[in-house]
Amino acid sequence: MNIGIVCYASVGGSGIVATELGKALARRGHEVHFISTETPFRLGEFQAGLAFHQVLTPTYPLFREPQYLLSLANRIVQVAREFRLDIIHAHYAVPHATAAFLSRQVLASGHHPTPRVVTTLHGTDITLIGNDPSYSQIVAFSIEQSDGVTAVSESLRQTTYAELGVTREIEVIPNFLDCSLHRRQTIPSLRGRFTGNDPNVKIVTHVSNFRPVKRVDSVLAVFDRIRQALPARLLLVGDGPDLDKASRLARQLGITDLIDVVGAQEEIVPLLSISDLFLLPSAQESFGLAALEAMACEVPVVASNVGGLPEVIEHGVTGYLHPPDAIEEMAASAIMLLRDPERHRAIADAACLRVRVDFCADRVVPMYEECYRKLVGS
Ligand code: GMT
Repeated sequence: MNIGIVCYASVGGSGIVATELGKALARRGHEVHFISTETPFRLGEFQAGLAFHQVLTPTYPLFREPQYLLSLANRIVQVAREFRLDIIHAHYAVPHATAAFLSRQVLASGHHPTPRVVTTLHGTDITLIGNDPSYSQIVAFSIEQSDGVTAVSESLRQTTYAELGVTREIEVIPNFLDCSLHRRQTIPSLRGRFTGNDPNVKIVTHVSNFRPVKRVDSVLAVFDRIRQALPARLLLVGDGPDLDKASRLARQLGITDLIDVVGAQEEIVPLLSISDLFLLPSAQESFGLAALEAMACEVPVVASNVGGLPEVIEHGVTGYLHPPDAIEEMAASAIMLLRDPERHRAIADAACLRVRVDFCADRVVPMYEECYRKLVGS
């Protein structure tokens, strides 16, 4: 099949999932065309069957507003016509589902069978942005008008029905990993760089795009309690508007020396492989791809029991979940795990097994193929 994947190129779960899906589909013999403003983060080396088409949004002195929706829809039409796309797969509803809808309307007047539009809902496109009164009517309409709609968790599916009043069928297809790459590596030299080669020092890690929803204040508050209980360092991976806030809070707590800020990284596996614990105290999380990556690398996760996280982490079995503001409970679970090697090993093993059984590309990518097949055949 010829598949156009529309996604954000910036660091963020939806772009990562879209990119990994495209790579996996190309490996399975499909022709995949990424349509985005920049080469997607994590696209990596050239791979046969993959192409990238840039969306350019020209400026004009009359416009104070960038016309992204128009330029994106126009680019989708061009790519669909030139490469005879069967499927246009929009990742993140705002405004990609709308651009896909618009382009399908234009393409419907052509000779080639009109491509089918699939929209994958990722989270904030419903919970933070899509349900905003400034967008909600058009987002709901675009979701209703897609030929197929998927959500990354049951929680997000239900939120979409409840908050946008959408009534159509939405299929849950969970996020996934390339499990051949997401596995713990042994890298003592890297670990030593952060611990000063002290075997007693534990590495606590947080990976995100540092937006307010990720609650960096809670990350710092939990870590502050951990480091008072045992020798530990905090590794902050990623970049975003709240990274400065994290540094400011660290200064206020007097723990700047215990924190390593490494910025956005494409190669996440080595950093997770040297980690002892992963913190994800988000206010909302429709799935929690970062938690899944940690689990695959045998790193126990302490997270919020919000959104889709309980579909990924079973409390007390594959990680620990607490209410988003329960700093003391999160710190207690973290300290217990870091002090109890047997419990730590059991949770790490169970978490890794859960990923390998339910969230590897080999299991999940065929669900997307089946979704496409049903639509193209119809
Ligand atoms: O918050 C992020 O990490 C980025 C965000 C996005 O919009 O790209 O992620 C959302 O989609 C991810 C991939 O499906 C999910 O794993 C995240 O849980 C979700 N983020 C939120 O719901 C806050």
